[in-house]
Amino acid sequence: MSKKGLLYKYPQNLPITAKTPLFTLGEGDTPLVRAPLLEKVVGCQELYFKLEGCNPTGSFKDRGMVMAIAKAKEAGSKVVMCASTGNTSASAAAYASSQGLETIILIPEGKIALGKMAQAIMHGAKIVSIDGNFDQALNMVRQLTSRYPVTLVNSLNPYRIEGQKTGAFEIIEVLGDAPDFLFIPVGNAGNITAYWKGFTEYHKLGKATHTPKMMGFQAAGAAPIVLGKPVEKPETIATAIRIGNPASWQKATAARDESGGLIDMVTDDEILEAYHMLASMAGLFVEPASAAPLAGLLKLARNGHSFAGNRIVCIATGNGLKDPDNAVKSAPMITKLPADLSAIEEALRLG
Ligand code: AN7
Repeated sequence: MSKKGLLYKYPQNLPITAKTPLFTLGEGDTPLVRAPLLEKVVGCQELYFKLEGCNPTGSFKDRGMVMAIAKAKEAGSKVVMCASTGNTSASAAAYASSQGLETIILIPEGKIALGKMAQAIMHGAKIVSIDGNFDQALNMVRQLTSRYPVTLVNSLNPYRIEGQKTGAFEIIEVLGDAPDFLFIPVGNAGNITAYWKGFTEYHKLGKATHTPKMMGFQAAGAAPIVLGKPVEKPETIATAIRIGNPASWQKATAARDESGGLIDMVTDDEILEAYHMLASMAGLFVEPASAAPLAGLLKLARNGHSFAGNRIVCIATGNGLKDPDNAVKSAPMITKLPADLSAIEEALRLG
């Protein structure tokens, strides 16, 4: 196997015991790609995107899920359960199925991107679609997993955070130090919590000279942390972060405050602009939620914040193929012609 996987790579840094069953689907070790055209727009020295869409199920969730499923199996669990805006359920279903565990998912009706739905179906999850939002689904999952012998694998499960912190380790390993800024989307706030844990742990181990400022971005229609109160009916085109009452709220604000960063919001229009810029100026097709960090960076730059001389990393949390509907919906032009060479030559004005 060319990729060894996170449990094999970081046994010292993760809660792994002699009894923990080690396995991998090839998660982690994702590319950190530089975007020179976008560096010019932002006015920073170095701008990188960590392509978490290159994980086996196409999102960062696999880092936490490999750890959570290994620990669930170690504890003798047979069934795992999560609420999800799509990526957690895809990852849970894949990782659990590979270890012979059953997966139950609760999802908000009509608000899961098509690719994520296809994944949960293919990996054989038991799918319950509720007439409600993610926050309501998570609330029910918390109650059900406390009543029945079923393991909760949302990011309230501390093993999820442990696995996800490895993203910060990899950034430090590749750059040789921590970046100045880490831009990241915020939904349930598990990932910003995990990255901050990873950066501070590696800093304490002497692998980085400093920690980055943590810059979290919520969608304007689902921005409870920015507004300082839960949002009852969150709405955004970025369905992955359509969350009104994040489970790791306090940990996210702690990461923000301890790092000297911020948590702000970006509108759906700003998200869509960044979504298109990433695809057309960096060759990176991410899902809408994953464009929120660039949207936030552009917003700050336009508002006069100078990033001159800075090294910035954005976490591209999920693959663009997850949400083909949003991509196709925004198609500006597809020219339809008969299968006739001269008609095509004329239309393309190649000559
Ligand atoms: C692509 O799958 O909450 O702040 O249920 O799928 O750690 O929640 C997904 C979240 C960012 C936000 N980008 O991360 C779920 C879910 C993508 C995501 C986030 C999610 P958190």
